[in-house]
Amino acid sequence: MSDPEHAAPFLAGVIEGFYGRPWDLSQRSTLFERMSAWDLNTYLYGPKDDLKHRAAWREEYSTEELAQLAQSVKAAQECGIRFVYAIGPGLDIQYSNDSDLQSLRCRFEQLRTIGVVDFAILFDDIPDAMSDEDRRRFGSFAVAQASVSNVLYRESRDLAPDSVFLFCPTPYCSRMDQEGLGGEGYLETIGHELEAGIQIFWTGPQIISREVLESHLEALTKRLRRRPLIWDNYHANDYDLRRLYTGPIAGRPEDPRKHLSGIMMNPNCEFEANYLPCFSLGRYVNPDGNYDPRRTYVEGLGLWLSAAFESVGKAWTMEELELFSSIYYLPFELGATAQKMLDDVSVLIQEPQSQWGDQESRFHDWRELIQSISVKLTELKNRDLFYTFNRQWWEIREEFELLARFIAHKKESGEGVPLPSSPEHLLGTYRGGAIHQLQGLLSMGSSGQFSEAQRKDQDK
Ligand code: GDL
Repeated sequence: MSDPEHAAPFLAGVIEGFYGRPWDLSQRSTLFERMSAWDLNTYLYGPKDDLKHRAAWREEYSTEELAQLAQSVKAAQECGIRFVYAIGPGLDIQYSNDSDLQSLRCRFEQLRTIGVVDFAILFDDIPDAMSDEDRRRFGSFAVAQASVSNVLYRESRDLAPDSVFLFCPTPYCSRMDQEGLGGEGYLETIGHELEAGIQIFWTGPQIISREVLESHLEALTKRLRRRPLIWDNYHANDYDLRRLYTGPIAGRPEDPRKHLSGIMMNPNCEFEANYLPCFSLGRYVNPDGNYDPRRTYVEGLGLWLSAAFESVGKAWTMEELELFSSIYYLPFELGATAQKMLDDVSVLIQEPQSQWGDQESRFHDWRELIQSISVKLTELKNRDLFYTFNRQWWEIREEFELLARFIAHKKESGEGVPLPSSPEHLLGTYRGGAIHQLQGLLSMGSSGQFSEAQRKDQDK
């Protein structure tokens, strides 16, 4: 086996690996320019819903599809970004079937014709079952996957000695490993069987990991016999499209090069939401001094403002952008400004009027800011940015108007008197539809537990 640990470059960049509509050429070109400016070196092409990446992985790309991909490859090369092409055959591959191996080879061959040399094979989110034939030939899932991957890796390295080859295991976080996904000893077998030059993806303790600790990585490195390559889902939002994340990367080891063979973020599906997360990744892997998420966030906001928020109307202020972005921020926390806003509103809704302090006057300031952001959003020249946030922002604005009416009503009518129906929030149009009704059946407690939601108020 070669000694890749030292040969393999530290990979830092972006994975297009979410469920949903893949990005287009112009978005990818912008991404590569930004990545290059922020010293990020690698992009992985693996959109789950490119049919030929996963569901129809055996089928060749048509000439037209290949030509389109070639444009993205060229755009990456022009910016000095490594373009890794990923295939996800795990839904129905038969590991022991030579014609399946041949299909994988053909796909890689097709991609080589447009200049790709770096590849990845992904076995995430697949059925955890083997055919009898595969079991007879390989004995375990891990051996089967390693065997196919090793063949492709060797061929790839023979043709391009400096290329990288990446592998995503079936259990790719501690939770899945603890549940025994992939079979007993899966990770140890992969660590042992997979060629040492192959880099292995890992998302941390969870699929979406709030923290990835050094101790966690050290233990994993022993099992995998190599430092993992983080597939970072911190900013992914495909699991809940009402969310968007614009906050900085945080909770990762202080010295990434010591514990990782790389870190690549699989961010928001909506391309334009990723400016600040990507910027922060660049700062995290290339810090000047210690990486500080909050400082990076503030710096990134200023850059985002001038890079993307040009308007046909009045200019955005930093105060507006700060509130706007803090509403989205990160999966496990709101930004500081949004948290202040939420605290103020909560007091007005939950406490009797006698307990209100200056929250009331601040509420009016919040409301004015929200109204002015609502107008300015529609005036953005960057329409992709506008469409990215429009739906989610609409909900914020609607909710705020309802809260404002509720607070005014509470002031006038006292505690506990329901706010009468209004044309803006009509039953059936507001919070209507199957999703809202299904979500309303269970309520989620503060530690994540679920119980039956209380029955809706009966009309008296
Ligand atoms: C996943 C999928 C990824 C998806 C993400 C967030 C990996 C390795 N695979 O499990 O495609 O975007 O969760 O939903 O993370």
